[in-house]
Parts: sequence; structure tokens; C-alpha cells
Amino acid sequence: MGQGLLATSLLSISGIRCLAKKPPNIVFIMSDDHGFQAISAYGGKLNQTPNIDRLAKEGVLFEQSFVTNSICAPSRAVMLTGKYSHLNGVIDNSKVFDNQQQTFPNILRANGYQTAIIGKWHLKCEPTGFDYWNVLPGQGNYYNPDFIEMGQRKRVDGYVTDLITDFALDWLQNKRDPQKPFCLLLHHKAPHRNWMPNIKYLHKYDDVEIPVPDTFFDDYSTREAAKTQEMEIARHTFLDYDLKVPDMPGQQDETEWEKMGSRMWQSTWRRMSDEQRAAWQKAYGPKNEAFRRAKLKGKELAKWKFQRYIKDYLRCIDSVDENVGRVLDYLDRSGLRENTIVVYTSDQGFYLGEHGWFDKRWIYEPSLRMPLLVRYPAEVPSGVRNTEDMVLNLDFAPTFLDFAGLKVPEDMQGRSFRPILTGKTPTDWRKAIYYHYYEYPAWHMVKRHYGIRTKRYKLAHFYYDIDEWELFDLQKDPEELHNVYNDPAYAEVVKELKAELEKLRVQYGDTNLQKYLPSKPQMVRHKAQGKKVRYLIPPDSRYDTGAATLVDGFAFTDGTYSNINLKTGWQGFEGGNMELVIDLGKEQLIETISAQFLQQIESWIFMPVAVKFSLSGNGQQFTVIGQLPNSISERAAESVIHSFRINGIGQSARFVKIKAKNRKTCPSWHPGAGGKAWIFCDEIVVL
Ligand SMILES: [Ca+2]
Ligand SMILES: [Ca+2]
Repeated sequence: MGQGLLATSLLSISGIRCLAKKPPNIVFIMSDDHGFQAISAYGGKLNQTPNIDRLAKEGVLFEQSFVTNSICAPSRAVMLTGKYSHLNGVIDNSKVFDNQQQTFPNILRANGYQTAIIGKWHLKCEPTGFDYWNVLPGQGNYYNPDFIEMGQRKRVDGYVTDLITDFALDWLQNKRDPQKPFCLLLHHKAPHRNWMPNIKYLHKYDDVEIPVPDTFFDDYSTREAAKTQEMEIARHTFLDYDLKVPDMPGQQDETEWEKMGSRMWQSTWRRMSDEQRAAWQKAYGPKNEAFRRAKLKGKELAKWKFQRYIKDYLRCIDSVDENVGRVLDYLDRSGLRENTIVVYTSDQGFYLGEHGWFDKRWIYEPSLRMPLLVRYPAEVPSGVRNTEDMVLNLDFAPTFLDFAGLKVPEDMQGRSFRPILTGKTPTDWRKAIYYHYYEYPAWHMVKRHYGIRTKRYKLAHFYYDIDEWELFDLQKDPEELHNVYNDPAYAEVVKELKAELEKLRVQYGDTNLQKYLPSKPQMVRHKAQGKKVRYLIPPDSRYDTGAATLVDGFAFTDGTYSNINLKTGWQGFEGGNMELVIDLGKEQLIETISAQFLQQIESWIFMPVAVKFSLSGNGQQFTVIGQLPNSISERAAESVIHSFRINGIGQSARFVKIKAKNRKTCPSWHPGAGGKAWIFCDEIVVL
């Protein structure tokens, strides 16, 4: 009898051990631009997020969780690689992520995990390291969005936050192998700009007035960089695209800025069904009428814009919260609860009117802090609020690998916070964090800066076309309104922080600021420069900047000849080929010819199918020296600039002929299927 009991209990103990050894599943839920102020578990009074709050009750909430570069694509690249932006290559939103580099999903996958990403990817390349992927192209749409499922692009009717969750639950229930541990990246588009709520929430907050933050009418005194930003709710939101007050019939946009807002608004409006539009009209129509009648000005207008902005933002979060609840319910119901790590975070923080702003980017608290909640019943205690330990998005990759029982690669710069989650913070855990933001000049005009934050202080250096230091005493000035860098009382603090900042820059290998400065205009000398171009097929008159711009030598230091603005120097050809001859004036030895093209599929512009290069001495008989096929994916969601180039020619000729073959019509998966496709060229370089 006694022996039997013993045997049974031994068995059950080893049974538990066996269970505990099973690698945990990971559900990594991330929203886009969700500030911690809009999560009730963080003490925010703006809204209620009962489902996200469940993670706080059942797990750990981090108050000191930060991003290393507060902008969408860079934050995602940091999370995937565990490396700072300068090492993973995505320093700003314009960069393409190198999807062949080491990421935590591909390490997990190589070690027996099933991996999936569903929702927003935003890294301008195909996802790699995933058994299954179904992602939004670029930023994606709120209503009836396109998804790219394993390379197949299709439009899906519905609301984006619901759809992403539907696909995630479908994968969990039906598409994975239940024998293997899994890692699911469930990444929402919401509540990213332009904050379009689901129909069911369009009337929520109608009867409430959300208090304007104390710093809403900030004058930016003592902070030079803040004076020139362009991210104020009052001055830099689009009335139509952002605030849903469309132009009245016959109303003319006056500035290029307003025209851009109208175009963006029209494209989102066109995606909606008649039924969806009717619901929107019902919700916004009467309020917009009242707004037009009121003819608000100055501070009253700014406050009205704040109300419209914040309510739509919160309505988007209502959908996120509801859908987090659906995922938690599923995990709890299906027996996956115990052994699944659930993380909720956002790619960075966001301004909800603090300093008058929307958007992110700054080292200041609202954009630096990220929400972070983690539930893992098998190992992590519940109801813990961690107010002390500073964790970074840099730490996510090492933490997931650590939980999976895998070695963290030496070259990852983050550190596993698994011990912190289990209540055993290492004594040598970091006391300061390093930050670096690069995207300038660009949208919102937030100047380049890097800095350090400790528990009490924050020191930042703004550089490039400014040279300003800022120091904030977060204990005395939590809203960061008083830059005390030049206050003699803080001289010693400045000295210490500068030394610590330098130490961190060396530790992370980020000491070369010059290396990442933006490309500048320059002139490229080449043999066709300023020579005569004769079109055999002329460009479309709407995109004809003159044949001379094709060989004007105007370029940028990053190797491009025009930027993604269509009106810069591009020659556009609609529905047909480009064919032209350049007369070099006299016979010359030619080594290299290249022709640069743009692809921007949302503008119906594709790479040529092939480009053919020919040479001639007399301009009559041409000899083909090469034909290059296109090597760029037609499904690249973001703009691509690419050169078709032939090197090592070594022939003499006076005439160069270039023929670029247009695919003629947009492909079947494209919204413009069957319509005329464009090719855009600038520039043709002969060396
Ligand atoms: Ca974001
Ligand atoms: Ca040019």
C-alpha cells in the first residue's frame, strides 16, 4: 500500500517535470502606436481595456519598458534581431530589412518550433523564418484590407483588427501541428494613423469630453528641437484623412499638403463598401455639420481636433482590446493557457496630446515608454507590477530564446528578462538605457538624436543640422518641460551621464554618427551627361520632365537619381515600352551603361520586364550588347529604385539605344488588374 502510494507520487512528480520541460508556446501580440496611457492597467483614465488588463492581473506589467528607436519598422527590426538599428540595418522607415539575417523566429524554427506571423510586418521584404505568414502590405488598410498570404495577395472584406485575429485563431486551431511548440506573432495595424474605428465603436465616447493634457499648449521653451517639429494635432493633422472631415462639394484644396490629405482620404474611402460608408456618414455626418457651422478658430479649433483625434484613437483600441480577449479566451478554453507565454506590447509609445502632439519618435517619455505585459502561468507569478527594472524591445529576442531553452547568440545585444519575470532580477541588470533616433529630415521633422535614460535623469543630444543637449530631471519634472542642461546645479550630473552615454555607445558599437547621415544631392559626371536624347517612343505628357533630365547627372549620395516623389526627374511611360537613342556626339569607349527605374505598385508603376542595350557607330545599324531581365519582386509593397546595369562592355560607339519592355497591364492580383501599367526611368548613365 505504502509502496504503491510512493510509486504513484513519484510518477506524478516526474509527470509534472516532463510537462514543465515541454518548451512553452509563445503568443506575441503587438499593436502599432498604442501608448501606455491608453491602457487602464497602467492607470490611464482615458479608457477601459479589460482584456489587456487581464494580462496584468494574471502576469507581470512592466512600467519601465522602453524602445531603442521610437518608430515602427525600426522597432520591429530590433525586436526580431535583438540588435540596435545600426546593426540590423533598419535605422528608419525607408530602409528595407535584410530578411536573410538572424532573427528569433528563424532560430526557434530551426529548433523545432512552428512559427507564424499574422498582421502587420512592415519591413519591405517577404517575411522569413515563418512556417506560415499572412501579412498586410506596407501599412495596410483598416477596411477591407489586402493581405499577402504566403506570397498570394488578396483583398478580404471586413475590419482589419478582427480579420487579423480571425486568421490567428484559424492558424492556432486548424493550421498548425499540435505536436510541436509554436510561436505566433500576432501584430495589429491598429491604432496606427489614420485611426479608423470599426463600425460598432463609431459612437463610443460621443457623450464624453476627454480632458486635454496639461502640456497640450506647450510653447517648447528651453527645447530647441521641439520648436521645429511637425507633429502637432492643431497644425499637422489632415482635416479629411486624419480627422474625417472631408471636403465639401466644390471646395478646393489650396496647398499641396491639403491635396495630399484629400488623396489619402479618398483612397481609404473608396475601399469601403456602400454599407460601411453609410454607417460612417451616419456617425460623422451630423458632427461634421456642427463643426463646419461653428467655424472654430485658434485654441478652440485645436481642442476640437484633439477630441476628434483621441476618440477615434481610443475607438481603434477598443477593437484591439476586444480581440486580445478573443485570443485569451481561446487559449484558456483550449488547454493552452498554462504553457503559453502571452506578451502584449506596442512597437513604441505614442503622444496622446502631450506637448500638443500625435505620433512618436522622441526620447521623451510618451514615445520612449512601451506598454509591456507578460502572462505565463507555468513560470511567471500573477498580479506583479514591476516598477524598477528597465527592459528594452532589444531584450525580446533573447527572452523568447531563453524561455525556449535555447542559447542566446553572442551577437544579440539584448538580454533575457526571464529572471526578472520570475522575480529574480540579476544584480548586474542595466541601470541605464541607450536610445538613437535617425529619421530626419522626414515626416514630422523630429531631429536626429541619441541619449541615455536612467531611473532619474534623461540626457539627449540633438545633432545633424542642430547641436543641442537636453537634460531632464524626471523626479522633479516628469513632463519634461524644463531642460536643465545649462543649469550649474546639474553640472556634475551632466558630466556623469555623458561619460555613461559614451560607454553605452562604445558597448553597442554606435559611435559613428556620420555613417548614417542622409544622402545629399550631388552631380555624377558621365559620358551621356548633357547629350542629346531622341525618343523612339515618347513619355506620357503627365510625366515628361524633358528628355534632358534623363541624362542630367543629378543624383543623390545613396546612388539614386530621383527620389520616390514622382515629379522629381522621372520620365513615365504608360501602357507601353520606353525606347530611345542617346547621341554621345562622337565615338567613345564605353565600359558601363545603366538605366535606373522606379517601382511603386500602388501608383501602378512596375519595373520593366527586361531592358535591352544596343550600340551603334552611325545611328542606323545597332548591335545588341545585352538584355537584362527584371530581378525585383513585383509584389514589393514599398517603392523600389533599381538600376539595370551592364559592366565591362569595352566597345567604342557614338549611339546608345535603350529599350525597356513594359509589362503593359497591371497583373491579376493588383487592384488595377488589366489597367495600363507604367514604367518610370531616371537616369541613364554611360561610363
Ligand atoms: Ca508604430
Ligand atoms: Ca536625371
